[in-house]
Amino acid sequence: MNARLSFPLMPSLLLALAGGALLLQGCSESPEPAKPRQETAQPAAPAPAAEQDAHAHHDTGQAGKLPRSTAPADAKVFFIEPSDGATVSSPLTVRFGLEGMDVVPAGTEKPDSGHHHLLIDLEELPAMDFPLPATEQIVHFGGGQTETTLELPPGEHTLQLVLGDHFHIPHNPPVMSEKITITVQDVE
Ligand SMILES: [Cu+2]
Repeated sequence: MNARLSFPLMPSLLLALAGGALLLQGCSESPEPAKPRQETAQPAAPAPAAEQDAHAHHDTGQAGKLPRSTAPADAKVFFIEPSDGATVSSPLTVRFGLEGMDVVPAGTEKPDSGHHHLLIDLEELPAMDFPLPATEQIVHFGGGQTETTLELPPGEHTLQLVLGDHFHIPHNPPVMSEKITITVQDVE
């Protein structure tokens, strides 16, 4: 009886051993495919190139640069209101003026046209050869708006306008207003 029982156990023991060997093989192979994953993770960092370009404020015509729309040399963007040095109360109306070019919505590709961007309390100008980012301090008027209402805390603030083309990229040369300073009075 004992011998009979032990025979059927043998094949299953062999299978178990074989299975273990297969598992070991599987384990020894698995660390290898992990290597290519590390390699692909490394080149995914175009940031250094973008940083370099951010410091180049002039269109050098180099390959790889984004194409920039041209602007007439006499094009002018300016604030209709408020005026530089004005004391205002918040919320205030800001009206944008543009001469020598047309205001069109973002995405509309048309010579000598663009849409307004309002820079609020921005100390350093953004790169002129890249799409302007959209932040609290860089407000896009991609609908082709020529005025807005701003809520600003009391105190001194600076405002500046930059026109951007259909890709939100400033023109070449950039069409930029003077930076104006306004004082928002404390209403309380
Ligand atoms: Cu824009």
